[in-house]
Formats: sequence, structure tokens, C-alpha cells
Amino acid sequence: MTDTRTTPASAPANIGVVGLAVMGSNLARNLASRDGNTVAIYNRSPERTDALIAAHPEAGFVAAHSLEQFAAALQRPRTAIIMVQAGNATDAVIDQLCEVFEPGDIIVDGGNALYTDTIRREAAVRARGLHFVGAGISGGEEGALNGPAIMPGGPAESYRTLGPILESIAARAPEDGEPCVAHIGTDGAGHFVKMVHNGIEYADMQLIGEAYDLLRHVGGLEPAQIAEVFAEWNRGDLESYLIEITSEVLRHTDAETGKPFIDVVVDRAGMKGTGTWTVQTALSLAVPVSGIGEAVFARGVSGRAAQRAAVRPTITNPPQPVAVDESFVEQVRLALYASKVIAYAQGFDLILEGAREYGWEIDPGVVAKVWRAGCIIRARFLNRIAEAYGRNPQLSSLLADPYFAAEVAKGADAWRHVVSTAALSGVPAPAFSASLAYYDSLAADRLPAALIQAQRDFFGAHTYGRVDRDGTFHTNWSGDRTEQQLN
Ligand code: NBP
Repeated sequence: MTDTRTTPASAPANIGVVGLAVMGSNLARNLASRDGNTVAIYNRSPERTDALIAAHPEAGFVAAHSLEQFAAALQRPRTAIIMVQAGNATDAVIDQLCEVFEPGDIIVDGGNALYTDTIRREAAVRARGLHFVGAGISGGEEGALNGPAIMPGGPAESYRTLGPILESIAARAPEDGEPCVAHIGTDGAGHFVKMVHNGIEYADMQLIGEAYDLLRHVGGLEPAQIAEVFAEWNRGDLESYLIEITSEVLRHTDAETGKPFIDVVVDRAGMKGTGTWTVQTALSLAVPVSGIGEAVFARGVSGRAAQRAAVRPTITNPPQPVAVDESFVEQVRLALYASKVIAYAQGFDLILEGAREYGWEIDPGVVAKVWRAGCIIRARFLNRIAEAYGRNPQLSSLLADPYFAAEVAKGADAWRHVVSTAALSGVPAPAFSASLAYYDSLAADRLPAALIQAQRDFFGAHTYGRVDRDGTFHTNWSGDRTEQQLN
């Protein structure tokens, strides 16, 4: 390692930021705006560093034009947050920082890393005697500047140094002013939870999209009227950032054409990959996250313009919207709320399964509290989730909690009506339907899995259990069909 030793007193900064594109510069400004923080900044291209210093003299940044200067500017244990492009750039910067930092120093990756990369990086950095913290940071550019939700993983010990700094910049929950940051668990736990956060965000957005589509194409409401419906919903149980911005978007008129803005936007949703990671991870851990899965697939369908154009003319008997009355709006609200409960129930199942798989001690109630402000899925609803896990930390599903069980049961008739109306009307509602099917599957006395297992035994001698006694059984399907008990 390069000798960059400074006496703690001579180093001016208590925190550093590497990578000064939009996220890093906003995070650096946020850090600098809090009492007690002096922020050292470094970017590979020095122009960005100089531009940030020039644009924000009030921040009192300590500029570094080399990583040696950067290390020299930091008090020990040095603490640096990396905000560079996820992937190879992050690996390169970690390596370079390890060269100029010393044992005990803390490297934080605040980018959108895949949790398995974070696990690998944490082990490699630990082997060099330094601490590595993968921290999920949610809230986009605005959150980075004014207060994000932060999900740090890594060693609990590093949170003692890092915690107060992160708490100083995190969003604060409106209910109790608690900072939306907590040590989530070791190594990749923070990025895992951030990944699931994004998966839930996909589901939340898809469900809201389906609600809008149904209100418009079955309910017959115009975008401006639907904007009012969402504004009203935002005063109740569904109160959330995503419902609020949906109302704003639907109220907006395109300046050029005078049409509702929503009608001039191409119906093709992009994605950067965290939803896909969530579903891939869930598949590998055998956790059903069908609401999130349908949301990711729905974006995929929206992007398949050529297939959509090829299939559309083949529909010779298009369904007609089913007639509904004014109670439909309330039915859609209840269906949206119930489906949202499913998306979160599945997301928390995935977090807890990830915790079991990787040996993380994740408190789901703490996760729900961290998401209450600063992030895209912030919602009043998260308080109910924190309460549910507070009542029973061993809760096997959010749907088993008395509050959520009652809420979903209360809306179940409406939910069924909305899903069947969508199907009869030909309005796609994949996340509403998949969520209802999941609920019915959990609630069923018997599942057709019995038949599947019998088929598996038939063609592959995969064996089965019996409902009436313990043991493993096989039927001699190709012979006399007698049953053998194998153990
Ligand atoms: P970008 O993801 O666009 O990355 C640009 C930064 O990476 C610049 O500072 C660039 O330096 C630096 N960089 C690259 Br590219 N390669 C490098 C290398 N080999 N060595 C050193 N530096 C390198 O920045 P961003 O949009 O601000 O995002 C930063 C992180 O935050 C990403 O991981 C991103 O996924 C995440 N993010 C999160 C959210 C959120 O809501 N949580 C939103 C947006 C982004 P240069 O100036 O010299 O080219």
C-alpha cells in the first residue's frame, strides 16, 4: 500500500465521495449540508471535481485530484462512499482505494450493485484488512440530495463509524422523525434488500398501471377524472409517493397537442435490471414472487412492439367492456390494496428466505421502517407492515397477520369482481390476477400439486407422500400398480 499516513488532526474530512456524476455529487452536497461533516471529493475526470467545487462553494468540499490526495484528506478510520457506475468501474475503484487506504478504513459502495458482487467484494476487501459496506441507496437524484432511504450491509462494526454519518443524511419518517437507515445485515444484505425494494417498486407501479387501465377502459373515466380518483385514494390507506405522482401525471396535459399527456407517451416501459435480478433470485431460492414477476414480464410484453403489431389484427372477436356502475372505482381501490399486500408479502418472503440462505439476521420490521421515507415505494402502508412484524417477529406471511388478513378478506369480493371483469373485458390485469391466484393458492385446502406429484411418480419414479401416514411411497405404474413404501 502507498504510504499516505496523516495524523488524524491534519486530515480535514470525516467522509469522502468517489464518483461525482449526478448521484455522487448530490450525495456529497447532502453530506456537506449536515453539521459536523467535511466532505472530501474525488472523480476520475478532474473536470467534474472542479465543476462541483465551483458550483457549490458553500459546501466547503475538500477537492482531491488523485486518490493519494483523497486518502490524505480523510480522518481515520477513513470512510469513503463510492458512487460510480455499477460493475467493472466499482471493482476498479475498490482496488484503487485498497491501495491507498489502511486496515480498518471503510469503503462503502452506494451504487446499485448485485448482492452477489457485494458478497464477493466484501470478502476480498476484508482479506486486505479493510471494511467493505455495500449500501443500497434509494430515492434517485432527488433522494441523494435531500434524504434517501439507505440500506447498508457489511460488518456491524463499521456501522458504528458509518451509522451517524448516514443517519445525518437519510430521509426521516414523517410519523416519528426516525432516520430511514439501519444496518441491515452482513456483507450483501443491504444490496439484497435494495434489490427486493426495486422488485416491489415494479409490482407497485404495474398494479397502479392496471388500476388506471381498468378505470379508463372499463370504468369509462378520462385521465383527468382518474387523476382525481388517485388524489382521493392518496388520502387513505393507499397514501404513497407512487399514487401521488400518478395523480400528477394523469392530470398533466401535453403542451403541443392539448391531449392528456399519458396519451402521447409510447406504451413501452424500460427497465435497468433490478426487477429481473429480483425474479431471478426468487426463482433460485424457490420463493414465489408472482406479483413482481408479472410486473417484470408486463414490461417485457410492452417492449415487444413487433409481436404486438403482429397479433393485434388476428383478434376477430374483441371482447366488449363489461358494464359497471359507479361502485367499480371503490372495487378497483380494494383490488389494488389487496394486490399490493400480496406484492409486499412476497417481497418480504424473499428477504427472509435470502436471510436464511446467506445467514443474515434481517429484521423485516426494520426494513419496513427504513422504506417509510426517501425511497420510491414510501407509503403509509409500511407502518402497518412494521407493526405486523412487531406483533409477531416470526410471522410466516404478512397474510397471516390479523390486520392484513382482515384487510384482504374485506376486499376479496371486490378483488374477484375486478379480476373477472378485466378478463371478460379483455383488459390485461396480469398482476391483479396473479396476486389473487397466489392468495387463493395459499388459502386452498388442497392444491393440484397432488396430481403433479403423482404424474412425477408415474414418469420418473419421483415418489410421493401420503396424507394418511408418514413415509415415502412409489407406485409401480408400469407394472401391477402396487404401492411400495421406500422409507
Ligand atoms: P453513473 O452510473 O453514470 O457513473 C458515472 C460515474 O462513474 C462517473 O463519476 C465516472 O467517472 C465514474 N466511472 C466510470 Br463510468 N468508470 C470509472 C472507472 N473505471 N474508474 C473510476 N470512475 C469511473 O453515475 P450515476 O448515475 O451518478 O450513478 C452512480 C451509481 O448510483 C450507480 O451505481 C447507479 O446504478 C446508482 N444509481 C442509483 C440510483 C438510485 O436511485 N439509487 C439512481 C441512479 C443511479 P468519470 O466522470 O471520470 O467518467
